[in-house]
Amino acid sequence: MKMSPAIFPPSGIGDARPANQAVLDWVDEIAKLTEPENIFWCDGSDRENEFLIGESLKENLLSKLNQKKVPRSYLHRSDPNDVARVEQFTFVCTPTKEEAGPTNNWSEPGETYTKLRGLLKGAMRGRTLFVIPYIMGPPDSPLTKVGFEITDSKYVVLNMRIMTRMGEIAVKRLGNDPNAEWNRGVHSLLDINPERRFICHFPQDNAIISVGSGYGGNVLLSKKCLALRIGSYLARKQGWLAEHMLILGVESPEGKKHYVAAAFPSACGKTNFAMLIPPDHFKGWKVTTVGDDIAWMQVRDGRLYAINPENGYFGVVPGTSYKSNPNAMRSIAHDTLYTNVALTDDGDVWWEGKDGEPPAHAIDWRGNDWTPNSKEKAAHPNSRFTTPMRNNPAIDSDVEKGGGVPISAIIFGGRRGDTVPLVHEAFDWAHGVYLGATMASETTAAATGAVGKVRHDPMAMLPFCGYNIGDYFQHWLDIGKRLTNPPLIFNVNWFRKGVTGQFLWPGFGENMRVLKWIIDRCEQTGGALKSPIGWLPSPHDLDLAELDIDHKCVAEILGIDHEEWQKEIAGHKEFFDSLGGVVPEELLEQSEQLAARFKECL
Ligand code: GTP
Ligand code: SPV
Ligand code: MN
Repeated sequence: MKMSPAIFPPSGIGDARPANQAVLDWVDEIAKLTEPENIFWCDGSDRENEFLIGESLKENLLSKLNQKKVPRSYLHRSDPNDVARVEQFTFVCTPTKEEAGPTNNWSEPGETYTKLRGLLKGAMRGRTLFVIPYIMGPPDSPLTKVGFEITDSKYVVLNMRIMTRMGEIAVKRLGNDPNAEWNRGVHSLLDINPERRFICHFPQDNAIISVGSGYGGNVLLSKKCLALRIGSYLARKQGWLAEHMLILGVESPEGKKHYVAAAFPSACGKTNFAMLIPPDHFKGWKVTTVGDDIAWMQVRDGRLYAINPENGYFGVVPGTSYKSNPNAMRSIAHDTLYTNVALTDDGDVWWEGKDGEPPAHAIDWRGNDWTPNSKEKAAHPNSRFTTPMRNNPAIDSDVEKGGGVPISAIIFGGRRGDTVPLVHEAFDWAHGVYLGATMASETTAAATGAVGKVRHDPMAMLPFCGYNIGDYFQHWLDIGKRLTNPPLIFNVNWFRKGVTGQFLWPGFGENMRVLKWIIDRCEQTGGALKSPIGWLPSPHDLDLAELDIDHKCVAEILGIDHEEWQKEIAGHKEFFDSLGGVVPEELLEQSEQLAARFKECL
């Protein structure tokens, strides 16, 4: 891996030092340890961005794309051994192992700091240390948090400028109080060696140290590290929720609007659902995006309100097309950073599933020649776009609203080839928490390791909950007790397959039909049948008009198979047992009740 040399910016940029002494002391300490050639205080300005892009092009960190086809957009190829999150090297370093709980890798904070300091010693010699001030959340929200990320990667700076509100705005919000709450993030590429790759969280210190990676959720410390792992820890302490959820608005032709938040695991359809375009049959219905990956939610007047803490989308590229997700295609048509897609001979980008014919020749994500006959994929399955949320033509008008948007429904969903029906509704909040706590999903390319393995992934937070999962379940139950007007809770599965292995449900825009039923349920106008697992729509409760789908498929996808569900219930119990006694009694009771409901209908 070629490391880029230190850069010395022209005067007037790269010198935006904040006045807060706590920040200055911390940067001083990290600089003494890492020994960079110079320190670059990022202000997030256009001039600074242009300068950094220019330097990145010179160093081949970025390739320039055809500016007529994709204006102001660039391609980055990461190291081939560094293409996804690394869950096995992600640690929650609470004082005791019990606080991190049974689902997290834990390491003792003192020892971990010592180990990381050893790795960081002299790590930035000959490099530039960038300090990135940023906020998570709209500028005037009480939920908004300040973070500072130190990094030796220009790619991180360029991405953070898209993904967060960066620069002066954060320095102002922090102010001069040395005791103000802010997150300390330290990132160094080191030598991009998987054996020296650690993503460590110190919730009690509101601190993150990430070394040895240059990719995505490992290094954009605002995202999974702060907004979810540290965020969830702070949320429990402070009485709110930090969740791996998209937030969308859905407006009827009569102008009645609801907001919905949905938790699906990585690469299981959040961005696509958040940008849904209703099919022609739903004339006059409009879906708008508040967020595509993370929701911070608080209780106010007995209701749940959500903000999107991010400012951009770091989305999965493969499979994105004008057919599957036109709003994403329009979003990434300009001002976008692409990571690990293929480059065509005319300087355009290409990936599996893009509209049109594959190019006769391209350079693949590794930098090798590629033709349609190649065995290798042109784009990495976890290739990504980084694009400002302002690029989204369907952005919601309340995305900047500090108080957030009121949530009418919460949806949990996983990627399941069998057992779990297209949609069902929980009987009440506690049952809904049980649906979230017991959800399972096939693993995807978003994290290194096996793909397609079904695992339990409670609330899509398995890799992101920064404390004991039992306490997290209890926190969800407690939040419910504060809600006098709680959202209804649903479970969806777009990925159920038939006997021949094909998806039974067309998905994407057609998911509007499921969303419409969910809204009908919120409005108390939708029909449903009581089943042991919850309320199920019958085929005529779903609006399936003008949908080309076999009646048999509909029956299959809405149905529950008693034998499959006996296995599923055993799986829930096994999962809860594996957590070693941390699961709240209320959820264990839910498990008993589920089994009992099945017995009743035999
Ligand atoms: P992260 O950014 O990793 O958190 O992923 P995400 O949850 O936002 O997933 P995304 O919307 O990017 O979708 C991931 C993959 O699932 C893409 O390849 C999509 O094409 C595919 N996908 C999304 N929605 C559907 C759907 O309704 N049906 C089917 N069959 N595939 C879908
Ligand atoms: C995810 O894996 O859920 C993502 C991508 O959103 S990353 O930022 O790499 O974590
Ligand atoms: Mn995600």
